[in-house]
Amino acid sequence: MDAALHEEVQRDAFRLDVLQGLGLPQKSLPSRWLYDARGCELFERITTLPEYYPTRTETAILRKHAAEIARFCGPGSNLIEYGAGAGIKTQIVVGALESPRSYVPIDIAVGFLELTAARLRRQFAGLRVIPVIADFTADFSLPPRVLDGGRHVAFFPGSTLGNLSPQEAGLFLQRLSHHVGPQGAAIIGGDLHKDVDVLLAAYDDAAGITAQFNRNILARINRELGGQFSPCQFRHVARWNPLEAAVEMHLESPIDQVVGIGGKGFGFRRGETIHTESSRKYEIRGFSQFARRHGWRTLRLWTDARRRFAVFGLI
Ligand code: AVI
Repeated sequence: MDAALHEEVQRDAFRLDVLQGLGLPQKSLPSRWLYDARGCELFERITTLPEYYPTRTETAILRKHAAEIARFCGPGSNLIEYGAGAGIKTQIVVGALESPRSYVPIDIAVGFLELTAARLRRQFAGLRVIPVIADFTADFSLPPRVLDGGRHVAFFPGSTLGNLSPQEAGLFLQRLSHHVGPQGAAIIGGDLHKDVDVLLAAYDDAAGITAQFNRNILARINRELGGQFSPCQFRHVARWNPLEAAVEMHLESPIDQVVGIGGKGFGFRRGETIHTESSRKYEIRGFSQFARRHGWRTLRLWTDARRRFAVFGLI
């Protein structure tokens, strides 16, 4: 699919999700639409905030245990990353691997994927880099040349699994197992349960970057779908949902208002919210049991001294 067609398909899918999601009794938008170019930029800033502990904690875990993680992957392995990372976490893992056969970043954002591939080729001369354009939350097959030898290890850091619904996460784990085959493995990051104040601060930082990130989805609706949101007329809210064990992000309307999107009007009552993201938090045992139900056994576990974050080595 060429880039223009890909963009058009994406926009149609976005429109459908917005029109459907804003028509629900609890208005909601799939969190993947938070990540346009501006959203990715804001997310990058979030990862450096003092309150947002997951990125630096996971990075420190990977750095500290890089040699063991490399042994877990084995020599000559193929690292398949779901979501084009190419940041420091990817560098740590790829850099530690013994004679890696290939690095396979998978992402729907074509431009970002190409940049990722180019960066990795520069950083690791001689490494076979095979970018795959796909939405990893949906079903897809890996091209045969990805699968032509060596052990395959799926890499999914960042606790992005926690942004999927339990049903999506289960299907995702099954897909990974299918992709890497019976001899394969997976390295998955999971954010752990902790003090609710620490959790909420991570999703409602003092500098207001997460609020900008959240409101950007409204600006994106305006840019791409001709929406008439005033993003500043929506308040960023982070909530702990104990039943789901998740921090939820919402956008709350402080007034009664009607917003037009492509000729349709959507009414908001004062205090009504749009749910934009859930970020599930895990117990180590609960995560392992969940993984087990979807085809995986936890063989290794790497964590930090405060047990804030865990990296699971699954087979
Ligand atoms: C990408 N994902 C793992 C982040 C998280 O922590 O759930 C997204 C995020 N949303 C707000 N802050 C960070």
